[in-house]
Amino acid sequence: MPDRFDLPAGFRWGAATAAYQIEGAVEEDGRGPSVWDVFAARPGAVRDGHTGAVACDHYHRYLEDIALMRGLGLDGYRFSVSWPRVVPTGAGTVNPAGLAFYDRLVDALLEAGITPLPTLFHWDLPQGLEDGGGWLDRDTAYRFAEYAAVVADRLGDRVPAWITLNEPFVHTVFGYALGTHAPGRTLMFEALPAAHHQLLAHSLAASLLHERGLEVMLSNNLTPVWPASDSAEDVAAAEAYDALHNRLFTDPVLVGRYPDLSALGVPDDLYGAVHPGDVDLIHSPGLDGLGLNYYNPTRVAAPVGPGLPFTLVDIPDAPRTAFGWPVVPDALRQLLHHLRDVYGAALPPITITENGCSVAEDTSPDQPRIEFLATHLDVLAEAVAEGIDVRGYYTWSLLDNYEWAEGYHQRFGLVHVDFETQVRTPKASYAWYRDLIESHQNDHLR
Ligand code: IFM
Repeated sequence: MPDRFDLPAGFRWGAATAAYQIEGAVEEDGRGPSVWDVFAARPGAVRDGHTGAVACDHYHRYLEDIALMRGLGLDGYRFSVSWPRVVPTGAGTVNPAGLAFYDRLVDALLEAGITPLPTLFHWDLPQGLEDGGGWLDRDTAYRFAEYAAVVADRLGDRVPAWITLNEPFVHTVFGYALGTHAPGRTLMFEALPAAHHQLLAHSLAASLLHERGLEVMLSNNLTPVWPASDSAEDVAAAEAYDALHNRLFTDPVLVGRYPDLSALGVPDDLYGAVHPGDVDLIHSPGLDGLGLNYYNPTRVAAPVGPGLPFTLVDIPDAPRTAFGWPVVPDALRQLLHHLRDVYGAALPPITITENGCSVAEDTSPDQPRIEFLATHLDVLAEAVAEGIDVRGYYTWSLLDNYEWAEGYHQRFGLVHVDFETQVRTPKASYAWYRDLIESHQNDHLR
């Protein structure tokens, strides 16, 4: 496996996590309940009934985890702030102990020479807001902006760049359309107001962050969409899916319009959610960077019957991760070129804010993860050589953690976590990533 990639000086190496997936301590120091606490407690919602109540106990062990990051030589660490830890009911009263945790985390990161990159929302909505409609309620966008300002006022003197939302596509579709994630609603396309309100929340928060001189990114899980054949029906189905998965979340932010969703039978105003002026509002703050979470491409065919206007089909011959996801590194290069072709000058610099894979626990010495990372970094370096502006790479994930509806069954970490004892053990991929970062830094010292 290559252990050097021709990436520019200043390219940032990082690792990513999210609050509910690692922190635990869900009832400590005044944290309020989140939709994930409630969803995970529902019988049958999560594999084996796992919850994030303890997770990696990072809330108590963050210093040990920062020592692991320092051992890797990371430039940056992407984590998320738990909204219900900071504003327990989602609106109004701020919890000083919650803010103090992130204050300590940021100081300890800086002390270790690591730049903090916080995400303000990674799916753990305060249950208090969900009780009033959650992201289906326009008001949630305004509450998010208030919460963003509270966190930025506390940490903005030390944290230069921020991510507003993580993967609004996944949160909307799994959480509100299909019900496989919290809050477990099954509204199908009528979930789309939740997408619009998240984008509105992003823009309101982005303006407040910009007013404070801070940089703003939005991270989404984008996928190259491949029609299963050249037939007009498969191509049309692929276009409909691309509009839903990708363009719904990037077009309004980057070019100030929603894609045409008529092939999905969705009205232009997303079931009344889009008010006059909203799309300009979403576009106007601009983005200082696009956060790209890349895992795999999606192959799409014409529908087989009534219902959805597309069918998701298998990618034949692709190797699979332990999660069953196809491994297609070159699709990352295609996606980067596609974004540049579609958005041109409107495309801001890109940061890969997630990329990684789940590997079965008994796989030693973690070779599939090393191969996954190396092959993706290889095509990333090619794309950069071809002129795409990519500024950094944050692997998912630093630690094995709570993988949502899969509980603790999927292990994405560079560091193994024994969830009984909380013992952390760096894997072979940890050593590989550490050496890679070191050789990149040495190459650019010369
Ligand atoms: O664990 C998730 C993360 O929370 C969001 N992006 C994808 C990861 C792997 O499924």
